[in-house]
Amino acid sequence: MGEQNLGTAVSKEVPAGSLKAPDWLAHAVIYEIYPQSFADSNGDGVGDLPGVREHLDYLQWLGVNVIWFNPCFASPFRDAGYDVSDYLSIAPRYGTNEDMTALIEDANARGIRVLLDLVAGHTSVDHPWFRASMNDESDHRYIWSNRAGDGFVASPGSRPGWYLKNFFPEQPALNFGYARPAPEEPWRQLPDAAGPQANRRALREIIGYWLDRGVAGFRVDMAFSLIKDDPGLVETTALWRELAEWMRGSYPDAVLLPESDELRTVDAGVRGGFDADFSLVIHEEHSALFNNGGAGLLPWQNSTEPCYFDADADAAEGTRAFERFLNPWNHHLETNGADRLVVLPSADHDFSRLACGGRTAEQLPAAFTFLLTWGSIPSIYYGDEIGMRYQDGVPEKEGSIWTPTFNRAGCRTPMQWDSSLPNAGFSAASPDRLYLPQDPDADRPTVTAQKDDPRSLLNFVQGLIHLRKSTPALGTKASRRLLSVGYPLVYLRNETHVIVINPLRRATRVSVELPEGCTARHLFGNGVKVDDGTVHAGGFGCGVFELTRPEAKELRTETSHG
Ligand SMILES: [Ca+2]
Repeated sequence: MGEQNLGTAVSKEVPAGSLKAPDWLAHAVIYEIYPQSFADSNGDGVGDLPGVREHLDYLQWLGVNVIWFNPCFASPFRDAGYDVSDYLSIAPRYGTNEDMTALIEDANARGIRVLLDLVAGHTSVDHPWFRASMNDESDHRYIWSNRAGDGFVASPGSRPGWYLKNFFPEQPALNFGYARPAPEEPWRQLPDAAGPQANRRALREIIGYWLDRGVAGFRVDMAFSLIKDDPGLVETTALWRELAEWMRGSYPDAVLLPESDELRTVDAGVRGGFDADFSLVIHEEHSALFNNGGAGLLPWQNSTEPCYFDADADAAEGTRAFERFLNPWNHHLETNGADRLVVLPSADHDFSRLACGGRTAEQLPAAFTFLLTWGSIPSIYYGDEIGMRYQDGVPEKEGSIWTPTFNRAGCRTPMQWDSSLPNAGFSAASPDRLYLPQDPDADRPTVTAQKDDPRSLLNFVQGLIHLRKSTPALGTKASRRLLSVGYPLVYLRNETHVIVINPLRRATRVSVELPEGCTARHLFGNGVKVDDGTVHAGGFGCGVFELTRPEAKELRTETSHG
């Protein structure tokens, strides 16, 4: 190993301000598609891109304007595609690169952008880079040590030693360097060494390749794992900053969204040049809203804390849960300003669903009203819009089980389109060949049944998305002011709209102070009334109201008589 390959210690000043995100991102309503489970066009039991393409009309009708795909790249699927063996090829089971570009064109024609998932911190052990590295001691694309240690895995090749994994052993960490050397770990390289720099160049090539094919940007998996032993994430944010500045120069309309930038560490996202932050489902703030324990325990948990959206919550406990979401949120506002965008998902591919444990579809309008009016960028996990249920007891699939209490397969079951069709319209394969078994309940929710029912969750969500898109006061740019924290939750947007949310089974009531002289006109929702200063919310009630001022009313009366 040549001395020059180790690099030299560098100290970078990371700029504090964020790069300006493209305007479209503030208006995004994201829809996350787990490609295995959305729609299977060729009857092999696994979802694919032509299948998604066939359902673009549905997504356009629903009103979402961004698709985020979990990784679709070539992979041995030991972690469901988060183990990439070729970043520049679509996995054959999903189709071809041409299928992706055709899908993007069709989606764009419907006003829908496409985000891909960039697995930046590691590859599969099957990637040619790793196959070369495990047999060549002069290769530094990965992190190789000369002794066993925590996180290190024995070499499978002719090269002696151990490689560092990022998550599963089949996911060797790419070498972006360590932020600082350590005498007891002589294998550490600094970020400007040759191997780490080659990997940085590779990220540009991958990003550029797909942006040239019409992709709108990337959600970046484990974005803050890249540079090791990096206190304060100084070097990692500098890396992303450099990449984001290059991207903004060459592709001004493209975005980067990070995984793992929970609200506690959100300034790293800003410094790194990311265009929004991401409230991750498995982290405390998001869990405080929705995690009712129905999907098991997270690997680092012994028990589940109470959550706010719990039908039978004790009011004081539920209110404290909401504050576990709200306090970091307020900290985020103070640190990064009210205009910093945050993606808030309904659920994702790594844990649960909104309809999970005891939480049933009738409870979900309240949750969706919150997600679509709080002022974050909503991300709807496929199927949540019909209340698809988290499935208990489904088998391990492609690395879905991490610890015995944590099986991610329960939220990855195939989409339910139409119960009159085989496999609810997901696939023509025999049921035993499906990627995962479907919800076996005869009353399972489906798109077709709910589209025909004006009172369905699907039509509620569709109406709410359209209301949000046509009402800037409900979007990401308008102000937010809490009138009552607890049950019901009451807040103002833009000082012109009142939102009321009651996640409880029982009716609730609270007195609030509306802006002087205003009355509230009902725009959307069920089971909520605002009388002068009193808000009445029935069980699971939720609503959006527009404030009208008396002078405006008089004017309208005069005009109508005029
Ligand atoms: Ca297929």
